[in-house]
Amino acid sequence: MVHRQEGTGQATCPTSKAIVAGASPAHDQTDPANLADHQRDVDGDGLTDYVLHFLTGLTGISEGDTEACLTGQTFGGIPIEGCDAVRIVPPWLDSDGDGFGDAVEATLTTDQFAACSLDASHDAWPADINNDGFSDITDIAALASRFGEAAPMESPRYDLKPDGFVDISDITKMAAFSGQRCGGS
Ligand SMILES: [Ca+2]
Ligand SMILES: [Ca+2]
Ligand SMILES: [Ca+2]
Ligand SMILES: [Ca+2]
Repeated sequence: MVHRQEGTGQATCPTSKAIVAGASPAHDQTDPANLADHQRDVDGDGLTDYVLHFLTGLTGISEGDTEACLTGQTFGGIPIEGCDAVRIVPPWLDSDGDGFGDAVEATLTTDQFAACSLDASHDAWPADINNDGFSDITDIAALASRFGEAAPMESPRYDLKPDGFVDISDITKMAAFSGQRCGGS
């Protein structure tokens, strides 16, 4: 969900607290370091957006729900509230069969409908960080270079097993595909 104020070019609704359907954000927004990490232009309209992450399992949103609401409060104490349509993706659905569910790929910002990259800039297969069509030691090394970091905002795909951190569970997940070519061969 995105809150924005026209004309400023800056994220405008940094909140001291926010709740979606009963869940608090996954990252502490009162930490200025985190705050800076959650401002980017999500929809490419030239205006910086304020991004919040919520762990789906804690939101209470369930299959069949079509709307979710966010309530919160800015650091200035102004209450905010908004509702928007949501589309619930079943956790088992993996449209391109690349071993990563659609919902996970949405989080990682990889292409949910492509197992193989069209070119080096096409993030298609989460296990193939450099988009060369193979999952190998190069990709594991790239992932390992971000070990211990909070999930990088500029590259959400490093948090392969999304939990907010790049750690051994992400490397283990990638290692399961090591030596494979995209598309499952
Ligand atoms: Ca997939
Ligand atoms: Ca994919
Ligand atoms: Ca690769
Ligand atoms: Ca992780």
